[in-house]
Amino acid sequence: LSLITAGESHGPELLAVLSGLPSGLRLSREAIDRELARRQHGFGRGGRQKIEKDQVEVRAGLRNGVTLGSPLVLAIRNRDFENWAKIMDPWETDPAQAARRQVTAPRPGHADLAGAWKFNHREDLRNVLERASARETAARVAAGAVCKQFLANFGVEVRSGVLALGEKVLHPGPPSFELLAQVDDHSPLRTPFPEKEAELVAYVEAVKHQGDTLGGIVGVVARGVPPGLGSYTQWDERLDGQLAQAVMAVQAVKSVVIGAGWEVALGPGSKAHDPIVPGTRGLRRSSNHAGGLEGGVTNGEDIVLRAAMKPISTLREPLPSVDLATLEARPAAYERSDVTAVPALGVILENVVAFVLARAFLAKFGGDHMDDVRASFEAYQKRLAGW
Ligand code: EPS
Repeated sequence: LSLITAGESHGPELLAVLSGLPSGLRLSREAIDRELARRQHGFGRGGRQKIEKDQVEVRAGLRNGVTLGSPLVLAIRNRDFENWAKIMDPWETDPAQAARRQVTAPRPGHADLAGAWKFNHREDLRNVLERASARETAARVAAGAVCKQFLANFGVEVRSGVLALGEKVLHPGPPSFELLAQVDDHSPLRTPFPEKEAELVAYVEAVKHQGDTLGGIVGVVARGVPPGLGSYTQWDERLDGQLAQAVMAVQAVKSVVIGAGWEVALGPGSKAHDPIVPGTRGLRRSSNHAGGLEGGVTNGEDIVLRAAMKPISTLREPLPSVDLATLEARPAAYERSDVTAVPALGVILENVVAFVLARAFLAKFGGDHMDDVRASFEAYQKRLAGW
């Protein structure tokens, strides 16, 4: 299974190409749109979210709601493109309008400067930020929503929630599935502690008032993942590494932890590892510090991840920067911005984790049609049943 996304933040649309899905997978459009709406939700988002109402369109790979086995191409239109048509037109932009939206003072923390150096976009950093923008995560969520539906056929479920927002830490350690199951998607900040959200909303308001932004920590747990996904036999097949890559590759994520990775590093081995105990449905663990992964292979316990997101880098009270046209000091560019997008990060991570799990699942049980995948999965379940 592979995933490629394309599209600029203020271009006509975002695209996701998901290649390698089996045929015979029935998809629900509503379930994809639900994930897209969940990603847009969250207190602290800026003006852009009032313009967009993300909905999936399918360009290829689906007939009558069922996958064909050919590449699945998903599109999400940018409603804001209407306001940017003359600035973002693929063939001919309007020079006066483009000049008004030209960005020349890179924002510290954004891809602006590094991207301009790399692709020689000195004259207009818009050529960098349009693609670096976290708007792109809508495409990854649409593809992940397909992967979630695939995984649901095999009893796999992924949940998320906000564990810390700025300096307000709600839950310091790794989260359990049960904790994240408390998250109300309609709550303003998607924490597992709805009673604390009013205080957090006031905190976001105060930070907004100061022209500042907030990061935070999100937890993600996948339940029902069979043991044996990933492999210890080759470094790039280790699933912990693949999950960390996918999570770290989400805009603004600066740290990924699997299980109690940070906490166990500070104590002895006897407190770090998860005792193996006999159970009624096979061998289980009395704890899950490993976060469901040993040797880069799933061990049947919940997959537990946390990710830290840096505060949004577009600041209303901008940091010092340099105008690339004059090389003179100038505050960094500002137009509009989110104050925080930590609640959205949880939804994004559920979906990127779903992609990595679906890819590992298909690597192990892959077949051309869903019936082949099911047969292979059931044979494996039978093999494990005797342990
Ligand atoms: C983003 C900047 C903002 C965010 C955007 C990510 O967009 P704009 O520049 O249009 O105000 O709203 O996120 C989304 C549009 C989205 O759908 O998540 C950035 O610079 O990363």
